[in-house]
Amino acid sequence: MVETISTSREAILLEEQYGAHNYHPLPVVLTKGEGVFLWDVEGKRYYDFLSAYSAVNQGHCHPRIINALIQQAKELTLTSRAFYNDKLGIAEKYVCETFGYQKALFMNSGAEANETAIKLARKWGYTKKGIPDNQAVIVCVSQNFHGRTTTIISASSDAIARSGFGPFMPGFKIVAYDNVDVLKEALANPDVCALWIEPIQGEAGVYVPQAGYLKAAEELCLKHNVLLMMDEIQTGIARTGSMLASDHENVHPDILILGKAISGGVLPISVVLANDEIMLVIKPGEHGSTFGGNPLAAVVCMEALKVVKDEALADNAEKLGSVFRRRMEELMKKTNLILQVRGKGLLNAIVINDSPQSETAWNICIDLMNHGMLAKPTHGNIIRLAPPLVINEEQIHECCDIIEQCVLNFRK
Ligand code: IF1
Repeated sequence: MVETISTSREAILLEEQYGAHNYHPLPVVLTKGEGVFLWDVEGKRYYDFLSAYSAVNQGHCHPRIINALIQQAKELTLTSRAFYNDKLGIAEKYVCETFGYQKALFMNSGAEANETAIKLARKWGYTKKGIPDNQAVIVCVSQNFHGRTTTIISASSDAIARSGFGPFMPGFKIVAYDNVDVLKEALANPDVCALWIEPIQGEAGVYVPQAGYLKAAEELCLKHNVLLMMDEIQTGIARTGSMLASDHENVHPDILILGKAISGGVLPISVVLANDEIMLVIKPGEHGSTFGGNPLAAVVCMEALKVVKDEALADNAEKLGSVFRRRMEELMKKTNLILQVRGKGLLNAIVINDSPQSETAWNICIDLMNHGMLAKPTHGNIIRLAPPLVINEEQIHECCDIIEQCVLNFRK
């Protein structure tokens, strides 16, 4: 029998007693979401300025996506890939045509998609590039975030992500992000099979690389016969003002990694896209997952992408992202609390003028919460601000007013 929660405090205490303590959530307990809004157990409404880390770009519980989920759930949810189903092929064709690739491989979490990309790149390195067995190197960048598995954190430069979880997977070379010179040197190593980057580093604090970095990386990969693996799990699906952040520089990755909003936040769905020469190095029985490519995910994924296109969410993100950053830049002139405003489209962040170890950004987020807006700091003093892409201009200004009020009235 499902118990019901009647107060936020009850929910927090239950999680405290029975849940792993692998998060430090803001003290708010949500029970309903619709569009840009969330409601807590006591009925208070909030603007969602995290969007489940860019998984609900289409807005919470988008009716078209929910309806697609319900209709398919009544028919067939899971067959495993031991058999075919009548929805996966349609979805594979749809995502291939949407993003311009020959093949798609459906998984569930973003981490699984990145793990899939690693296996594809390595096997391509051995079978197509001629790298000696077990010698393949993947070049990755400092301050990356690609997920939480032990292989993925083996490529992390973040001590907190790694501490206590060794031994680590070999075969990763970490170089500075947003630095073309170090790429020139690193990619010249004949054992390198891939370069693995995010077009904007979300978790690191919305680091937007210098103009031309992505294009230079693509050109160096081409020159050295290295695969460009682009993790667009957080930046993709219209978040930065185009369907992919790679589009801003007309970069077409060899391996494209998607997740989060590819399902509209309704189901865990991730997809890896590549052309035949790369994707077909994995043979039957060499990779997969129980739920990967299930008919429910296939239907939800297609509807989630159709909503992005039909509602021109990339254009909205581009337009309102500019409005938002302009408001934040005006605010920055009125206070010494904000050091920097950065972002692209509706993936933005403000850097708070205090140490990453300080409570300032957290306390500002508590104040935002008290004023009806939910956001959370990353790396201590950076507040990521990323509403669902269905937000309108009036709501953007209302939220900027809330941020302005909390920042200007903030007292340590
Ligand atoms: C958590 C961070 C963001 C991602 C990129 C792969 C993944 C993610 C660029 C893995 C996931 C999530 C994980 C989530 C919080 C959130 C996050 F703070 F952890 F780092 F967004 F910045 N590539 N990011 O951003 O996808 O396996 O989670 O589906 O761990 O709490 P996943």
